[in-house]
Amino acid sequence: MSVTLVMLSNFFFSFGLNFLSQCLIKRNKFFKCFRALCCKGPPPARPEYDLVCIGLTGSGKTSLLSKLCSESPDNVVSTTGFSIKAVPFQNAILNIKELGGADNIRKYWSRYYQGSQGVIFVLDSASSEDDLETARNELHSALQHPQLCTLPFLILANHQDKPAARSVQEVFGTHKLH
Ligand SMILES: Nc1nc2c(ncn2[C@@H]2O[C@H](COP(=O)(O)OP(=O)(O)OP(=O)(O)O)[C@@H](O)[C@H]2O)c(=O)[nH]1
Ligand SMILES: [Mg+2]
Repeated sequence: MSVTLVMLSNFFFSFGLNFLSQCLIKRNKFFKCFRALCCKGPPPARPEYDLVCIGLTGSGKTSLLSKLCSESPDNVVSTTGFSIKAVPFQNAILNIKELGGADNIRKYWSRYYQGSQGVIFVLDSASSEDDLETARNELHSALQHPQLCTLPFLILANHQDKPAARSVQEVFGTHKLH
């Protein structure tokens, strides 16, 4: 199976997340058609999918999830461990598990991958070249992890409002993602 990979700047992120949820609901289409034709009664509950959200500390994972849940992204604190938010869309609910990105937490990320149906990777496109290289390495590890390598990936090049922000092309340059 091939990985569905989408790289985005903030502006296109909500389109990308919609695309990701569309990928995930494809498998339910037949079932929904069958229900629409054959079943009476209330419409089925929206399907739910479990996503994991990773990225270095400060990349903006909690801020992103707060915004998606229409909560204030002000006063966010660094995530120690993990936190889960249910993000509602018209056709699906995405249960997004954020894993804290601090150095001492990253080594435990893989323990929390099980059961994930999609991946959001957030990176700070205005960070130092060293941090960006660390983020690229973490992304490569995630793309190759047995529990993630067949899943749809959405990569957000965050912090685009900063003057030092790199474009998506500059973030990845000639780096290969497979
Ligand atoms: N300028 C700017 N600041 C941002 C952006 N996204 C997040 N921040 C800020 O970056 C800081 C860290 O954001 P968080 O959302 O806590 O980052 P995180 O990835 O959840 O970090 P950990 O939980 O430690 O892994 C906060 O002060 C945010 O306000 C962005 O796109 N632009
Ligand atoms: Mg966080």
